Amino acid sequence: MQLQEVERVKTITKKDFLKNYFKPQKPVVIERFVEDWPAFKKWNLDYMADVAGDKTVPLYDNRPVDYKDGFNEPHAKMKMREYIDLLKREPTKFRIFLWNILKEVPVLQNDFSYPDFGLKLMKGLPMLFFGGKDSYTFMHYDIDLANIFHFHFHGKKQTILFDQKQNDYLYKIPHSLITREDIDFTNPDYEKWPALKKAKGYIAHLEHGNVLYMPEGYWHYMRYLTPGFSMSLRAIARNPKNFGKALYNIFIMRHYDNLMRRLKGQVWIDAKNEKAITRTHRKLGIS
Ligand SMILES: O=C(O)CCC(=O)C(=O)O
Ligand SMILES: [Fe+2]
Repeated sequence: MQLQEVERVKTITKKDFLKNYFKPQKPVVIERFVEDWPAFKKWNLDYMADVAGDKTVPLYDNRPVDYKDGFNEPHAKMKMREYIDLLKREPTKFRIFLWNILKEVPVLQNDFSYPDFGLKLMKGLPMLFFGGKDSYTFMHYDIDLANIFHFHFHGKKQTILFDQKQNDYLYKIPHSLITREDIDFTNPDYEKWPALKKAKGYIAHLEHGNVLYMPEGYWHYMRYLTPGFSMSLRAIARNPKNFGKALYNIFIMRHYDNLMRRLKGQVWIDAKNEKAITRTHRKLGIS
C-alpha cells in the first residue's frame, strides 16, 4: 500500500475547506478546530462515566461476521461505567460503535456545536465510538457514503483511508461495506494479499481535539493506540453517483444480504469471503 500522510491544518475557514478539501474530495485533519467547545476541556473517559455510567452499552469485538448475527448486531453488553473501568484497566477488544448521543445522553449536546463547514450536517445523527488500547474498527465505508467529520477525544488513534477508486485492490466483500477481515492493514501480508500493493491511500494520527474530514464513501480503518473515543458528524453525499450507491446500500443491498444469510447461512458468508479474493485477483490478472 502506498500511504501518504493526510494534510494537517491548525484551523480552517469555510471557504478554504470547501475549496481545498470538499470540492476535490480530499481528507484533512484540522487540529485545533474545537478548542472553544466545552467538550474540548470536559470530554474524557471519567466524564463519560459520570454522565452515562448507568446506561447499558452495546459492545463489538473483532470476531468475523457470522451468519447468525444481524447487520451490526452487538456481541456483548455492559454498563457504561463498567466498560470505562475496563478501558482504563487493560487493553480490550470491545468497542462501542455508532452510539447515538442525542438518543442516549442528550446532555452531551450542550458540550459541542455543529460546525459550519458549508455542508448541511445531519443533526439527528451525532454518533460516538469508543475503543480500548489496540482495538480497531475493521476497514469499511459507511452505508450512506456520507462526508464524515470525525472528532477525537482522550488519547491517540491511527486511521488508514482509501477512496472508492481503490476498490479493485482492497479485497472488498461483495454485498457488504467491508474488506476481508483477516487483512492486517497496519502490517499487510503481501504474499497473501498482493493486490494491496497497488492501493493508494492515506494515513493520519489523531490526538485529543483533532477532527478528521473523510470525503464521501471513503474507506476507513481506525486503530485505538490508547483507550479513547470519538464523535462523528455527517453530511449527505452530494455526488449523484455516491448518493445513488447510498440508496442502493440502504434499500437493497443490506436487505438482500440479510435475506441470503437467513436462507444460506454460513455458506453465504464463506462464498462472499472467497469471492473477495477471486474477483480481486481475476481483475488484476493474478492467479
Ligand atoms: O472510530 C471508530 O471506531 C469508527 C469510526 C467510524 O467508523 C466512523 O466515524 O464512521
Ligand atoms: Fe464508519
